[in-house]
Order: sequence, then structure tokens, then C-alpha cells
Amino acid sequence: MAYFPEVEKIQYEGPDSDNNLAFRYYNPDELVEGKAMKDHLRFSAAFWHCMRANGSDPFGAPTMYMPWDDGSNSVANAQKRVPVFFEMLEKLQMPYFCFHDRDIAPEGDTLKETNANLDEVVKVFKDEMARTGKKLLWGTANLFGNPRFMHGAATSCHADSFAYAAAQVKKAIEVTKELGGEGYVFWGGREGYMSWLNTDMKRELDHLAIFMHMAVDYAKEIGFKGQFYFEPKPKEPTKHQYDFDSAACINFLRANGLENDVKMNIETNHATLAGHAVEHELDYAGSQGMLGSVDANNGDMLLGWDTDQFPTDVYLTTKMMLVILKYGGFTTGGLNFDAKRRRESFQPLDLFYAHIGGMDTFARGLKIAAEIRKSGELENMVKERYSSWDSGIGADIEAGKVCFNCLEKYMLEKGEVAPLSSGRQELYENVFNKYIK
Ligand code: XLS
Ligand code: NI
Ligand code: NI
Repeated sequence: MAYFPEVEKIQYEGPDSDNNLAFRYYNPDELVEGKAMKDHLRFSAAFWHCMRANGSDPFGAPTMYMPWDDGSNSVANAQKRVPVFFEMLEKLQMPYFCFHDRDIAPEGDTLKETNANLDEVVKVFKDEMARTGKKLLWGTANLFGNPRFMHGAATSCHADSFAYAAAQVKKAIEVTKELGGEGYVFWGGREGYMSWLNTDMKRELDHLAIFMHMAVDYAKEIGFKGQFYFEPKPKEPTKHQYDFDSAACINFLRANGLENDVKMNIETNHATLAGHAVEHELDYAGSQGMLGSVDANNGDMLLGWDTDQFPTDVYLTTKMMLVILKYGGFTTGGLNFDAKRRRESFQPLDLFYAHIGGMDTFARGLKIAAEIRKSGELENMVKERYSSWDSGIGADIEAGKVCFNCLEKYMLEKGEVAPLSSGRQELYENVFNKYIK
């Protein structure tokens, strides 16, 4: 049965195509820097946004037209959504997907019942994966929706909430393994706090570390080989989230001996909420050897929350791909569209326009980034900017050959620093723009 009868498989037709249901830039097998585009980009769609975002907002009712969904919370209805999602993946040539446990299957009255519900839906995922060859980029657990997590999950003041979360993550890792998932994400939905007055921060952070260690240990115990990721987000839903940004997350991982087991999953909109550009977040993670995966979306600079829009900004994706290529590209990770349609874009067809736009914008960014790298123009300008470190006193400092005494002697003899060079920011911007074609 076709749930999207108006859509054929989306094909690459090139930049001049007038067909809005075609790729203009994403040509899966085209080689860029000797590697197929599909292997560079490793695109993934998010089950929660595609199948569960219903368009409701604090002021309005659901808007999304989903004729396949009977609106009930039954297992049968949850199972019915799965082939719809896989038809979308197939028609979009989308190789991967991601899911939250509670988005694919409803909760029951007890944990036992909930786990059984999940198993029933996972069976359908398995069948659909076998039928289509689609793969799981990562799985995760929703530890924020149910009221039992109102104070947090691993960082809750209630030990039972921690215990429930542990049981839930145990099951989510098992299911991720069963589906051949290449990774598992921790996003701390409510791991943070609203008021400092009622919060024992040190205790909460210690609990979070205990929790993540248990997860890593359990993965080893059952032979789950996927990569763990930590996804930074500075606020929303809580005011102070412990996973604020790359730097805070990496500090947490290192402080707690988790740095060899967990990498970063960087999301564009979360970076902007933290007051960073996403290229900063990616480069910071990459510079620490911890760039794992990306949640691809875009915020709105005029709105202060996680709007999770589809990425359409070629400047942005070019910078992102420059960083990703710089660190050697994805291994286990990929570009997961953690993005949803606007509530006004309520027709099923909009799922296609949205993903085509995102995929094309990244494909274009990839090609432009490769051109920039091939020319070496920007790279050489940056290299030149730092050239005082390549010889003389700079090289001695980097080699650890000098100390404060030697540097004082050097400067006393020299009297003043050598003439400085211009930062040329505007020139860099012009050069970068030259490649945006
Ligand atoms: C929410 C997060 C979430 C994670 C997975 O803001 O982006 O969707 O990616 O739990
Ligand atoms: Ni995300
Ligand atoms: Ni998000």
C-alpha cells in the first residue's frame, strides 16, 4: 500500500531541474573527495518528528494530516505508523533513521507491559528494515515526557525516578542492539534544574555519571558495539541543563572517566541556544577527538527556543561540512534530521519537501566545502596567519623548549613585538563567499 501516492522515488536531476520532487544537489553515488556523497552525509530521519509531531503548540490543537494514524494510543496504531515511515525513507533515498523508545511504542500500565509493547513494535521495525535495507543510526530513550521524570531522570531528587530511567535505558540499549543500531544517544531531557534553591547540584551530577557508567557497562555486558553520544543543549525544558554545550559535556565526561566511551552528538539549534555557532561546537568537539554525530536542523534567530526547522542555509551547511571533513568525516555518526515541519505545513507531501531541502542543502554544502578545501585558499590564509609559530620563538614555545625566564630574556632583548598583521576578517568572508555557488 502506498501512503504517499503522489510521490515517486526522489531522484537526482541536477541543479537546473524544475521538478520540486527531485534532488538538485544530492546525488548519492557521486564522488566527492573520492568518497560517495551518501557515505559522507549518512542521512537519517527522525521518527519522532516525522511520525509523532502533530503540529500542536501551546496555543493550538494538532494540525498534521496523518490519514494512516487513528489517533489512538494502541500498539496496533503504533505498528501501523512503521511502514508509513519506511515508505518515506525509501522514497527519499534516506539510508538511516533514529527513534525514541516512547515515540515508537505506547506506555502500558506497568514497566513490564511497556516493554512488551515496545517488543511488539520493534518486530515491525525489524521486518521493515529487512524489507528495505534501511539502517538504525542511533536509538535513544525518552526520559522526559512522563510526569515521573518531572524532576529529571538520572538527576532526579527521587531515587525511584533514577531506577525507572535505568530500567528504561537498559531496554532501549537492548532494542537498539537488536536493530543493529550504530549508536545510542543521551540527551538529558530534564537533566538540569529550575531553581538553585532546591537543588543539590553536586549530587545530581554525580548521579548522572553513575548512570552513564551503568549504561556503558551494560552495553559491554551484552556486547552492544554501537557508539554512545552525549547531545548538548543549554536550556529547554529546564533552565540550566547540565549538558550545556560541547565544552561542558566534554568536561563532564572527562571528569568522570567516560571520555573513551562517549562522543558528542551536536545539534545546530542547541548550539545557537547556547550562544554558539554550530561550527564552533563541531570544531570544539573535533579538536578534542570527540566529534561523533550531528542532529541537523536550524533555529530561528528571532525566536529563543528549539524550533527544529529543516536546514536550508547553504552558508551554514558549508561551514558544517568544512569542519566535518577537517576531522576526517563520520565513522559511526551521520546527519540526522532532528527537524520538523512548521505546523502550517500539515500535508504529508510537506515531509518530502522538507527532507529534500535539507538533503540538498547539505549536499551543496559538501560540494562547496570540497571546492574550498581543494583550492587551499582559505587554509593557506589561516596557515599564513599563524606562521610566526612555524619557526623561531613560536616553534620553540610549541616544542616546549622555553620557559618564562627565556621568554622574558627574549623580549627584553627585542624590546617590542614584531609588527602585527591584519586579521582580514572581511577578506576571509569575501573569499568564502566566492565559493558559494
Ligand atoms: C531535543 C533533542 C532530542 C534528542 C534525542 O531537543 O534534540 O530530540 O536529539 O532525544
Ligand atoms: Ni537532537
Ligand atoms: Ni533539539
